[in-house]
Amino acid sequence: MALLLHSTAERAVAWGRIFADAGERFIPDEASVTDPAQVTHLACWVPPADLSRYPNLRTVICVGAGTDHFPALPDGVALSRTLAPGIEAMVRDWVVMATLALHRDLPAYLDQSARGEWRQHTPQSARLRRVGIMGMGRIGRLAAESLGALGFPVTGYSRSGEPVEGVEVFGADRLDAFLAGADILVCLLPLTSETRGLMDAAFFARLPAGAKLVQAGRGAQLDMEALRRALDSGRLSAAMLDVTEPEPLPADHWAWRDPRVLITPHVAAHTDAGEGARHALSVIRADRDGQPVPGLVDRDREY
Ligand code: NDP
Ligand code: OXD
Repeated sequence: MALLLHSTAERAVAWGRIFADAGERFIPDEASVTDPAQVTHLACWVPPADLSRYPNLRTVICVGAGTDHFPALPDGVALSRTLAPGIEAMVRDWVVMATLALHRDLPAYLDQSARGEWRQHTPQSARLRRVGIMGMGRIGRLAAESLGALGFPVTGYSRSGEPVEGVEVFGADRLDAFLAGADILVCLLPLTSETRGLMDAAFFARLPAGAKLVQAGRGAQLDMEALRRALDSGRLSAAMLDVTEPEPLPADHWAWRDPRVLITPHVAAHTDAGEGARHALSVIRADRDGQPVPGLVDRDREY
């Protein structure tokens, strides 16, 4: 078995060392492939255009957590997403930062700072600010734990409504009740046909007046014009976005200049090279031993 990496030269150096230590075969880039039949695993964020070149490919490993951008793979080729505590903790940290920033009126203070305006907004206790987390998967659960520890009353929302200790989780049939109790709404959903365009005007109308939005899922889940109208009408009071549609967000986009919106350029997490390589090694070993592949993506569920 050999793993082909289709990524940056920097990542290739780091992975090369880890694979050498592990005694596994590693090909740092497509230009180094001498016999395509040897490639059984491919690790990438975006796959190369022609995968039919690799007749023995078994598993493609996404070096990130979300796989919505992946095209259909050839029949029989599995997709694994990187499961890495480091990625999950980084996104959790970003969500905590964004939630606190909105909770403590940072957008207004940044705007005032730019004008040298000393004006106080009455701070509110965390225990009075209800946080609703959409997507109670690996990252949503971590975020719920940390935000709960800071004193926020936290609820969750997922397709199944599967219980999570210490958090009331609403299933997909109870979206209205979930939204009605979210003073700060955090989106940590994967992008699927069900979640694409989910956050539109009708959706925002179901939130409490003046609610705040923290978006770390995927840009295409949010209708940006609906966001602007919700901010203008007071339905929403502020938003912090790490993901946008498109990415990069064009320099002349209104959201860059709107003081109610804070934007980071899709940096909630980047996969640490060591963690990514270790996940890839675990996939290769599972394939070799006939064990379930870690991070296997069920593409019938679209992500
Ligand atoms: P998981 O697969 O572990 O969890 C996904 C959660 O979303 C599950 O609770 C699932 O519910 C729920 N869900 C999926 N579809 C729906 C739906 N239609 N309605 C309601 N709930 C739904 O994913 P992760 O926690 O690992 O990651 C979540 C997403 O975070 C990624 O897909 C990616 O888009 C984003 N991300 C962003 C990063 C960034 O840098 N901004 C970095 C990493 C991830 P159920 O289990 O019941 O199906
Ligand atoms: C990811 C991401 O999914 O960076 O890993 O968004």
